[in-house]
Amino acid sequence: MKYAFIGTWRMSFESIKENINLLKKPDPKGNAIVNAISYIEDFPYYKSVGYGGLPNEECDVELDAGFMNGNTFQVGAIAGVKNVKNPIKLARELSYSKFNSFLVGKGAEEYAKKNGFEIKDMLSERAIQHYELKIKKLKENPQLSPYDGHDTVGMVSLDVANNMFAATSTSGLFMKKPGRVGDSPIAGSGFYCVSSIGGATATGLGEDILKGCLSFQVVEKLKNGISVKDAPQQVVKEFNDLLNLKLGYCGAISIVALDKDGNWGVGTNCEFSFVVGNQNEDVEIYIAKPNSELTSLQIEKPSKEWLENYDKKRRGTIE
Ligand code: SD4
Repeated sequence: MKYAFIGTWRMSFESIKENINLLKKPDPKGNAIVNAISYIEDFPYYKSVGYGGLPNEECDVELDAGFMNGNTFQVGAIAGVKNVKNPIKLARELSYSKFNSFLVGKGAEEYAKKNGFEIKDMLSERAIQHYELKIKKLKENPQLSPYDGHDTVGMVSLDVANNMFAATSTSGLFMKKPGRVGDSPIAGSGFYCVSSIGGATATGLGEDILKGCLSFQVVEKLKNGISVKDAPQQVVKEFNDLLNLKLGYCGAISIVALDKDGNWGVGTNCEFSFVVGNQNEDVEIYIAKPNSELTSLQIEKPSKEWLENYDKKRRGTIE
């Protein structure tokens, strides 16, 4: 019996733990991944996903999400959507459409309203406080980058009947331009999945992840026989080196991946936390730290202090 669930960032822990049991039975619709991501969308303290996600320059929360069924190649996605409570549910619904499977802005909002998706004001009080503080800091120091870390959720699931799914949900970059979209809702870049091979999903600077179609690249490497332990880090290193050569810089990029047998791997060019569990391993939080050449990764469980700091940073006073 093989099953596995992997997700980006420490924030995936509770939701994966709660939903991994769904993968012990056939899950042909991807309920486990949609439930797990919805849980994070509903949780107000994560700053880059769903309710509580940080707003764009004009203090509007614009949400992106993508969903892929690795059996059928069906993909659904939305981008730049305001006021839809669970973007991932909408993305999955759109994956069933032969046409119009990727909707943006008003069109997606209209679709959501007409089709009974829950509508909610997604701008939280806390997100407004973050916004106001950032505006103040930018006035004091215009050189500051508005980009402020990242926290997008991306997951890949495998159930006992070998159904695989990949999905993402994000509010994108804090202080982005209205209408800006990153990699997260773009199949091949933010997520990709083929049940007979494996799946991957990315987080980090969307503008750079998009340049290399990185989730697709990981699945291609798996197809070519490279192990899931190696494929994501190879993709990150190769693309990081290429962008540095061609462009002179490369933003933060992290990828999580599963193969069709429930083995997992990650790749990253910065310190990155993730969550994984499978038929052999309990659901755990890990931190991956690359060496400076990005040729290897140290993967360890976080200390108690790290966990407490993470929580404090998410829930503590905004400063
Ligand atoms: C984006 N990739 O919109 C997303 C941001 C992200 O954690 O991953 N944040 O570019």
